[in-house]
Amino acid sequence: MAHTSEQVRNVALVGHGHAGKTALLDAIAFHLKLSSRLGSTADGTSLSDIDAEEKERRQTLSAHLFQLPIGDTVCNVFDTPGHPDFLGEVLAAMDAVETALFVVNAANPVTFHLRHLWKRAGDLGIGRAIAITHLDQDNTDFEAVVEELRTAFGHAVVPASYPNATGAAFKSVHDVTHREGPKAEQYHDMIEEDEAEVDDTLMEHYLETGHLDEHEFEENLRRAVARGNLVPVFAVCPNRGLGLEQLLEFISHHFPSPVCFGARPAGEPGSGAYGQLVEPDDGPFVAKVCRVVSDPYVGRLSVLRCLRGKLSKDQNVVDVRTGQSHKVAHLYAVHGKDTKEIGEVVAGDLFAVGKIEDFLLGDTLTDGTRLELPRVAFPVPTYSRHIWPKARGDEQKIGHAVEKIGIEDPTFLHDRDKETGEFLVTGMSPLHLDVHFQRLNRKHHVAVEHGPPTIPYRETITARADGHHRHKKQSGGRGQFAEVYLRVAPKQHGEGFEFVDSVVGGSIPRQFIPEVEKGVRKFLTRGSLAGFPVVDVQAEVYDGKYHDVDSDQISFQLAGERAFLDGFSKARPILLEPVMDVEIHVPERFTGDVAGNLSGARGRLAGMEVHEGVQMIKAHVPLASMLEYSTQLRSITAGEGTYTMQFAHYEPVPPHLQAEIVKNRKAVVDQHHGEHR
Ligand SMILES: Nc1nc2c(ncn2[C@@H]2O[C@H](COP(=O)(O)OP(=O)(O)OP(=O)(O)O)[C@@H](O)[C@H]2O)c(=O)[nH]1
Ligand SMILES: [Mg+2]
Repeated sequence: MAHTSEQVRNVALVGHGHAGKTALLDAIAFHLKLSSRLGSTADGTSLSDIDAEEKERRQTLSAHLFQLPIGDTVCNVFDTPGHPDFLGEVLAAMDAVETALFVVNAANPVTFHLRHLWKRAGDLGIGRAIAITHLDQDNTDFEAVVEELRTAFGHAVVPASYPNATGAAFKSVHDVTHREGPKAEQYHDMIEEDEAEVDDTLMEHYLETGHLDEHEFEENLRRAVARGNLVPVFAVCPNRGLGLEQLLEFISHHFPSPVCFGARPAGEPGSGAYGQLVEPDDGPFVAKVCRVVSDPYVGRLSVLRCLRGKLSKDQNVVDVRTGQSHKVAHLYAVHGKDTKEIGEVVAGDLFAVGKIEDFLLGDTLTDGTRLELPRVAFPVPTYSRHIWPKARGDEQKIGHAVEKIGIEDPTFLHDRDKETGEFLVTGMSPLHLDVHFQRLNRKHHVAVEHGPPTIPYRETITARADGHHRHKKQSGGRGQFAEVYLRVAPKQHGEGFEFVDSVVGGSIPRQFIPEVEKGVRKFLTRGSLAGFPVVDVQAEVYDGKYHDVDSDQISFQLAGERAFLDGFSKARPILLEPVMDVEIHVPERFTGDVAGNLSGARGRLAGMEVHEGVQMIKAHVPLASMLEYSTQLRSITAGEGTYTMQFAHYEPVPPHLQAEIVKNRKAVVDQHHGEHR
């Protein structure tokens, strides 16, 4: 059944974990008779919590798309995860819709995460609406919840439907646009007042007459929602099927269609994420890749949002990032884990294409026009683990599988640490990585082990010293002989290594000097303190001896290396550790706790600033103290803190810790030597 752009509604269900987003989606699907029984997240029968990880944890872990026929419209709904560690999924979904429907638990309506999502929706310029759940529970008060929401988000928040009562007596829902029930007039007036702000003419008329006539009211509701002048609130109870009809009717009649968007500067209310860049009309084709799912059997499925023009099966599209043209052989409508092949899509619609491996999340696809849509600013992950396969020989398999997951999830990064050689993955938190490890196992059939990443310490010296080595070997045949005298001296931080040749009178022949340097450099790759690279030292060779027959390149390399070891050991070697520039954002009330924790973690505060109740703390903190910081910050701030970090510089490790690190490292190094060498 073909539909027009005007008939499309794109909605993302967002909000706190366990608020009832998935339950609402299941209830809607059941109400629309798309499922024969009411799915439940509790017993694993939900339409949306599809993956084994989701069923097991009873929470949504990635954004799932559903196409629902509602009245005369076709509504593409994303069910998204509520857990903040999966924020990336939510942002990608919000970027693809005209309206974010915030699902809010009446018992705990305004959370930090909700405020954050609210702001992100505002930044995108999309419409917002609210569905309140759990009103069937005791001690809930609909009006109090609405007041709390209005205090937090302003007077645009007004009920468009409301419950007859709360708790056990909650049996029906009244519709405000149809003026049902005792509160209808009051709420209707409030909606009119908000609606009047849509434009000056309407406001003038409203001020003259004190109300909007029925026609004006109907005509402008959608504009008011699109531009954020009105945030309609709905009372729902997914488990009992209450309030769904009112919500769905409002969605089909008054939620913005993709056609309402465009022609406004990006980011302005009602502009959508792309503003003037695109207008969903009959112009040349433009789409954005808003989600990528890779399946080892089915291959890559890319969910696209068509922003302009049309797309038909077998049409060619150009990925602007690569300049490559691709023929779209399969177009699908998506309904959770089910897909249905379709022939054509219209501007504004959300759909999937199959088997094109080159599309990446955020790519712009066009008919060849050079137009690149802005990308979503995803959170930067900070929690790293070193991973390796359970089964030897699976290294390559892991690399491929991790890459596939990284393509789906922009907050899951991977890299081989050049220095330690470890394969590192970085995510939002231990939970986030655990979910992906589970996926690696289930979807890609590779089991991984993981541990904390090895901290890339460095070694250097703090004093000058002399080093000497005489290499001599005479066991049958030709012997080996070389003798080297050198001085080692510390250099400034960051100056690196310097080799100085002050040999005079040919005590070491010219051609062997580079061999001495080679030997020293060999030592530098693995210091003698704990096997870490040596930095910021000078080696000055000033004397030596050679033998006409027995001296050769290898002998001088060996003598150079050992002479340097001798000097290095006497020059009071120390360990240096990486120190990070950390920037933390927390609600002001946690400032003391966060700062206290940092100083306990050998951190040094470098700057503080408050902005709209959010405290920004800058600090220098050793990497060693940051490995579990995502968990620590979460427990200090009840999940309200975020941070980013990047490498700043190296600093000496305090002596009492150095001994400990050296001891632990020796154990590891010895074990490795035993295994591998
Ligand atoms: N009594 C009652 N239970 C509800 C209501 N809404 C949701 N629930 C229940 O709350 C639990 C959590 O609901 P979900 O739909 O899984 O929550 P969610 O928002 O999808 O959570 P995440 O996927 O973790 O983000 C489920 O057991 C639901 O049945 C409601 O209005 N009343
Ligand atoms: Mg869910």
